[in-house]
Amino acid sequence: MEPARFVLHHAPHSRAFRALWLLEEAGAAYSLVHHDLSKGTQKAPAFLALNPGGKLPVLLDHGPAGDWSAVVCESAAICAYVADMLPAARLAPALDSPLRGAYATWLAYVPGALEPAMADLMFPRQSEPPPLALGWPRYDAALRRVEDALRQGPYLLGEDFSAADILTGSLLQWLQAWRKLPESAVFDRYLAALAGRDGLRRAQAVEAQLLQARADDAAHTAAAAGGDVGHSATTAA
Ligand SMILES: N[C@@H](CCC(=O)N[C@@H](CS)C(=O)NCC(=O)O)C(=O)O
Repeated sequence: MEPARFVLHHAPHSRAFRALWLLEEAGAAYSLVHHDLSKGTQKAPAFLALNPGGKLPVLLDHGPAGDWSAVVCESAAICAYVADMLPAARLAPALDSPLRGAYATWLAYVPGALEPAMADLMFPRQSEPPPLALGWPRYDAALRRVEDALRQGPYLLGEDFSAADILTGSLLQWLQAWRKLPESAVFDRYLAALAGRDGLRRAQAVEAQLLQARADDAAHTAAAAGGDVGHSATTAA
């Protein structure tokens, strides 16, 4: 069997889910390298050679003919990269579309403003930083901007789903799970629209399978050790 074009370094329940969802939406051929963040496989020298930051996700692209070795780090960059590399998947507005402006804005806004604002909320600082020096607004303002952009819907850019929805939607899904998303019919409608997507369901099924395999492994290890529970083995970098 031919090796898949894309290889995703992934760990369940992490930002790597964005890349997994993206590859499923794109219908791309990919394989996974499994990491276990609790075991620190993302700090192994072989992985640090790909991403010196030691963070997931990382995407390798072997190219259409299998003769490239492109490495893409940062989930937003992976979204932009795959959407541009696989235009037939229509995960980005065409280069000559005016929607390109909003698309580029959201790809940068999520990691550059919404995520830092969310981190401020989850992990408050000892002292208030000067707001003029920060590149992002307070959490409520950051979120309101997303809500306003979604009022027309169903997606950020209107009728067409794009890679920007994967970045934004995956963050909103987390916030909802952590009960940090304010009551909003707009967010409810958006999250319901995302939940109905086959690409998201397939990505969730892949993660569920991985988690089950990991739990089974742990149970076997525990049984073999006479009840001493260990962590499951993973395919580390
Ligand atoms: N800005 C990066 C953040 C990646 C990130 O923080 N990944 C976390 C998992 S959600 C990670 O790999 N943490 C492991 C570590 O820091 O050792 C992106 O969006 O890709």
